[in-house]
Amino acid sequence: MYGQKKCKIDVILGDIVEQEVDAIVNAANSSLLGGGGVDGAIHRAAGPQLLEECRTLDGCPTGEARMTRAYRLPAKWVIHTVGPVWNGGSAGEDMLLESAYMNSLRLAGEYGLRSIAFPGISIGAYGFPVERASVIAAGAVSRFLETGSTLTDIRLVCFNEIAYSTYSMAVDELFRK
Ligand code: AR6
Repeated sequence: MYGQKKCKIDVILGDIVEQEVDAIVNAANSSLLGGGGVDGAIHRAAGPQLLEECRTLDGCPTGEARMTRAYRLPAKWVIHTVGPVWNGGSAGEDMLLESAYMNSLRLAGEYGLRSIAFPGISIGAYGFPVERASVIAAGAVSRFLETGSTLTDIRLVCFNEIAYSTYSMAVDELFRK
């Protein structure tokens, strides 16, 4: 756990649908109409009303973020963002992944939220290398906090040991000082 400008940053090994936070972030696809991985888990746990609301949004371009209610989830909101598909690294993937984190954090800030939990955006089906993604995630959080925000609790929720140790290292590296 690290603190910067009154915000604690935790890397957690666990299931994002169980997080009792103001918002959980969904690693969605640009249709916002559901999918596998964490997207499927979030829709299953939230119930069918989440898909109904998502249908009204008309999708979301890669790197942007959209907010919905969270229905049966313990969280209050779901922030749906779309990470890039890994395509070798020279197609703007780093910038798009940074944008997915930044735009999710900005949206949380605009709503005055205090706590937010992220999954490892793009590191599953979208194939982004985990170590590179972890450095981008930690960097985005750090840069966002420099601007000041209402957030006091940011969690990076990892679903397996490899992701957990990789994201922990990236956060340690950046926030240790
Ligand atoms: N809690 C936390 N993390 C999870 C959970 C969970 N319940 N379930 C999976 N993960 P992915 P992407 C981890 O594939 O790479 C979907 O079909 C998982 O182990 O969910 O951004 C969308 O609709 C991995 O580390 O997201 C898109 O089409 C991480 O979450 C596409 O996949 C992200 O894996 C998006 O791909």
